[in-house]
Amino acid sequence: MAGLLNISEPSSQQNAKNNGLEPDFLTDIKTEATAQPTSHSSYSRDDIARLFDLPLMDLLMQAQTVHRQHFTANEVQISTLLSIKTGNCPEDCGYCSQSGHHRDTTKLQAEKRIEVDKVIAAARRAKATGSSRFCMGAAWKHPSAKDMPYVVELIKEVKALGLETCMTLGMLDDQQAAQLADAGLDYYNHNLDTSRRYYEQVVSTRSYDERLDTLAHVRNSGINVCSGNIVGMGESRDDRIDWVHELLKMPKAPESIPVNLLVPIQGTPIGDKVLAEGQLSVLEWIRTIAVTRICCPTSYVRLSAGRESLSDAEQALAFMAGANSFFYGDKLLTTGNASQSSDNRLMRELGLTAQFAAPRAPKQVPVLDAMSGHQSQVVLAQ
Ligand code: SAM
Ligand code: DTB
Ligand code: SF4
Repeated sequence: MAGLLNISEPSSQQNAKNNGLEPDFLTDIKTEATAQPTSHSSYSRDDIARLFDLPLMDLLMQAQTVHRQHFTANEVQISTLLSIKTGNCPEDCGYCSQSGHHRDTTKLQAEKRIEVDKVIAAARRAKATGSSRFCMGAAWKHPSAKDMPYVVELIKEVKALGLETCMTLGMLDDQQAAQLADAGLDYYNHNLDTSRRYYEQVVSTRSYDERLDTLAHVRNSGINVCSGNIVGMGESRDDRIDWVHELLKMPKAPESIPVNLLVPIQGTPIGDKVLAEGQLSVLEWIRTIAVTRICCPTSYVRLSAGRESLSDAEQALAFMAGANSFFYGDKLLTTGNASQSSDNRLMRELGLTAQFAAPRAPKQVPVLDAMSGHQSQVVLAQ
């Protein structure tokens, strides 16, 4: 399995030579959209709504043009996910297989925390297959005090492999965020999932403001923010517009934005409803990706849950819409993902290359004195 992905040097600069299309040609594309603001924060809610309303091809061309102005064309960031603690979550998220509130109907087998050695073995495999980031998810409302040394150890060990690290552990207070930052965590994932209005239809055990508070703690700690949504939970386009608008109201847009397509899970309230009433058009998910790309031009936009059910052509459209990141590996947290062999084939067919990892240095690193064998912590300048 090793080395199947074609890995290219990272670069945030546009590389016109490998685009195949000249950017000057692309920037000539005219649309009937509003005058184009240059900074993400200058998009109003009306601007976002007008982008959603564009003819699809105009929207895709704009999104791909913006993408090429800020990223190397045809280069994608690849992450692998692992559930480090599965199921029995005290939250009641209506889409989630892991909620303890739905366990009688989902029948999900809960699992305790995975041992550190097993997590590291999974991270090694992820690296060997070409992933640059290893994302660890836990079905917690928030990590407890006794969980913190465990997650700190995981961050340090995974970083020592040369991988970027991401965690999604539920709510964090400011001290927990600082502890994770000190350990060198690169990204923290915490999704708003939808609009403030629709959120109360999705979860009742926590509030939108609590989500925003955790995101503020993560931002203030210096960890990169990863925050996305789920498309296709029965929300309206207005809710999708409001979700994009929420990102723009933040002091800084998240560095990473996963745009999940709902995986309808039997036994969950939202999954059952969608299975009975039918799924949203995939093109609306692609529109959401394109609008996100235009409004957050320097963020990584990730194809997340839902890829397993998509055709090559649908995924190609999502990359055309400016997605430049995806989850690689046969499993997400509890559900299946597109297989590695089909992803390798798709990347070859689309001419995509994988970006190298660029983990940030931890604030403290262990140093072993060769003479005495004594291990100490050295604080690095960030
Ligand atoms: N418990 C943590 C939390 O909620 O922040 C982290 C794990 S949670 C599973 C991470 C994200 O996965 C959720 O916020 C949601 O956006 C996404 N997710 C969970 N179940 C999903 C599903 N069935 N379809 C699509 N996305 C899903
Ligand atoms: C995110 O936005 N999507 C990932 C990751 N962050 C943690 C999770 C997707 C979960 C899909 C359902 C499952 O496998 O349980
Ligand atoms: Fe728990 Fe996260 Fe699932 Fe909600 S999405 S039930 S918080 S694991």
